[in-house]
Amino acid sequence: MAYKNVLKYSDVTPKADYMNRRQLMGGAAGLFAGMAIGPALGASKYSTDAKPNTFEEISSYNNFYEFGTGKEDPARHAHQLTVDPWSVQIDGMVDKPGSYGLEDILAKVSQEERIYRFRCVEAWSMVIPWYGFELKQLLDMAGVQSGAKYVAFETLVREEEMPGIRSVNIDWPYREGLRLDEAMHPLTIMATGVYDQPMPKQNGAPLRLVVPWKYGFKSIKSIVRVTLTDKQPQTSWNMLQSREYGFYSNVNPEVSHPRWSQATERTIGGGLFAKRKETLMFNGYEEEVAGLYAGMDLAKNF
Ligand SMILES: Nc1nc2c(c(=O)[nH]1)N[C@H]1C(S)=C(S)[C@@H](COP(=O)(O)O)O[C@H]1N2
Ligand SMILES: [Mo]
Repeated sequence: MAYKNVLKYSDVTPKADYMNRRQLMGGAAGLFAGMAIGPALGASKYSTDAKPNTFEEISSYNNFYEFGTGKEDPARHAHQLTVDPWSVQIDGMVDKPGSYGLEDILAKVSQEERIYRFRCVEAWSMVIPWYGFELKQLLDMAGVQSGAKYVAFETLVREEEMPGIRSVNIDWPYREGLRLDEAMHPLTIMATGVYDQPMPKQNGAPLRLVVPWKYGFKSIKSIVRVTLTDKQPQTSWNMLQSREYGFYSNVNPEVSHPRWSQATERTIGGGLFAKRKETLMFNGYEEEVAGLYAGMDLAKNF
């Protein structure tokens, strides 16, 4: 990637690097070439080797209620969203509160590909090759103060560009939150792209959270505010239906949603007659994250 002092939104993703690695990993000889040189080229130990969904699937079946509640509404309407320039307000219990320009953030963090499983609470799933950086890098930039225990996030509210703001009955902005240790976990990323493309607007451009062991609604899109706090933040789905959506929302096949089972999932792109996949504890990230919840009753803290 050609280095520039000021990165623009369109410069975020190193297309050439990505394509080279994909080409090496594909094909017959590619399997061995990829194994030998993959790590040198930056393949993350956190990536799954499951087959990713296509770009088309990832960017055409979405939940982004600011653009409507249908799965196709975000792809239909999100082109109206302006994402350049973009800044993130970081406030609350930090040493350096203020408005952080996206270009300035991206100039300081190191980004890489993370191929993650993605499991929506509605019991469908995908595998998505995100591009982005660990949230910890952003929090360290702002300097988290010792009393902080949680991180709260907010999505942009721009009625002129987001038709769902007027038509969908949610107390905007869309809000999410994590415990500080969840936010600092290396699996937790701020994603800026998918495949070799800047983040599609329907997927939450230019900056969205990805927490792969939690239900998809925790992965808040188009973030404009990050607040460090000592109180558990209010979160949109919990505010709407606290009986159905808890603060933690860890993927857990043993804790059913009040209206459906979470034991299995429908894999998007698998075809109409594909067998449902068994849902894994913490969406398959148990080894990495179970320790965060040691001693907690996960049926109570759902
Ligand atoms: N701001 C905002 N973020 C959001 C949502 C939303 O409606 N608004 N939907 C959530 C839900 S329910 C899911 S499953 C994921 C979907 O992400 P994707 O469209 O990139 O697959 O976004 C999450 N983030
Ligand atoms: Mo979801």
